Amino acid sequence: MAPKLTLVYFNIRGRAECIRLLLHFADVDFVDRRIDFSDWTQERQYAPNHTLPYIEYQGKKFGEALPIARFLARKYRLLGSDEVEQLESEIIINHVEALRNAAFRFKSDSLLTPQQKKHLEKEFIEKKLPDFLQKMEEILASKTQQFLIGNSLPFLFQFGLGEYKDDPNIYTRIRKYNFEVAYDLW
Ligand SMILES: N[C@@H](CCC(=O)N[C@@H](CS)C(=O)NCC(=O)O)C(=O)O
Repeated sequence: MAPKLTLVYFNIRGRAECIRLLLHFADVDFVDRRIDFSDWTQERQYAPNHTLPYIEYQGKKFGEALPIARFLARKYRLLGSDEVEQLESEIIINHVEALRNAAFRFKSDSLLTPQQKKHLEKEFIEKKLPDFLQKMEEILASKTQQFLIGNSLPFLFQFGLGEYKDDPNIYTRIRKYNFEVAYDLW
């Protein structure tokens, strides 16, 4: 029997949650290996590019969250059923990634002053997040079904916003748009 696919990440949602969701959604039997932060110095050497997440697949390791997500989405037919739907998926992935980068910058860019961080956080909450949600809502409004793309909404959307599930201020606003995800692995 072929070895199971293994997904390796920290024990947080972060960049791996969309991949976990995707694999659960596609009913794939996989190993969800979660590394403790205290073991990272030791584990780092085994990770491609020395970052997480990565997957072990057919005896090889592959890093980079988005290419992994795209690969698995394509493999399990969750990226759209034709070329145009796939293009629409890629567009949503770009929007989600931009949002995600904006969300992380004010938390983790060490070159920013505390004031600049505050400013970017405010801009994120008051402008970027609502703009993103509106964009998604417009796409959704143009569809006849309840998902953005075929049945692939959960992993695409969760990638950007899953982390806010613990933040009632933000998550209440997300829920308002009725983009509830199908799975919660926590
Ligand atoms: N471009 C990579 C970035 C991966 C990345 O920065 N991962 C972080 C966790 S979200 C990491 O491994 N941090 C530990 C470190 O850099 O030592 C991807 O998208 O997968």
